[in-house]
Amino acid sequence: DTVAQAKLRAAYAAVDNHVKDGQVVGIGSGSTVVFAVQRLAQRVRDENLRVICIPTSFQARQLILENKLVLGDLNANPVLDVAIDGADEVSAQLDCIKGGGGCLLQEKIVASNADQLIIIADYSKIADYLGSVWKKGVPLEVIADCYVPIMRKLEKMGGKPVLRMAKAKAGPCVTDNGNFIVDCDFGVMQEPAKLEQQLLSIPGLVETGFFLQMAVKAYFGMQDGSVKTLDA
Ligand code: DER
Repeated sequence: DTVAQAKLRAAYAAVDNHVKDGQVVGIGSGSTVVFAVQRLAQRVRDENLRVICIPTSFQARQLILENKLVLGDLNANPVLDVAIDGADEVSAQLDCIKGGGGCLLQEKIVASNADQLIIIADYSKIADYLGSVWKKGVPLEVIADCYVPIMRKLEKMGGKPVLRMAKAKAGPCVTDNGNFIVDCDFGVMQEPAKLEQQLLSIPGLVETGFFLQMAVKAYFGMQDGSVKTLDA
């Protein structure tokens, strides 16, 4: 299978196994989730499902509307039954690095209010430890007005921070929440929980792309066309 086919298989398996009538469903961000939303829309039509979809980004909101799904929000629907989202890397302990698409803050808020977080990914995201496959650094959402002092602190912690620059716009990438993203390489991380606590203690560092012990299950589309799962 190609990577896209692998993403599709993981997305379809997760939607088919975890979405039921009457649920409030968190919709993640990135390219794998596009397949999940397509499958969800197909099931809503075929099975006449009533689901309310909560977005994790501007992109997710567009996907929900384009697929004619019912759009909700966290203040009207504060308890979600399930959230389905991609990941940049998934360790054998089902810890994740997310934020490659720059949407980690709302993704983490939605995931933390869902009874179950289900991760969908292709085989290229499977890792033994965080940092062993994903080499672009841990995405960190930071307040724009203090990204320089924050980057200095990250260097003192042994990280290699890089301000994420936009591709189709001059200057830094600006998140849906008006913040910057700093990608910080800490190498292979055997104890990400300790590192995350240190990071979250830095004022102005809004959120990290660590999703540690948050997912209950991950679905991986494999090269041979199979779907591998990893349970918490
Ligand atoms: O930015 C994110 O957290 C996305 O979920 C990302 O990690 C997964 O993106 P992909 O599905 O395009 O690989």
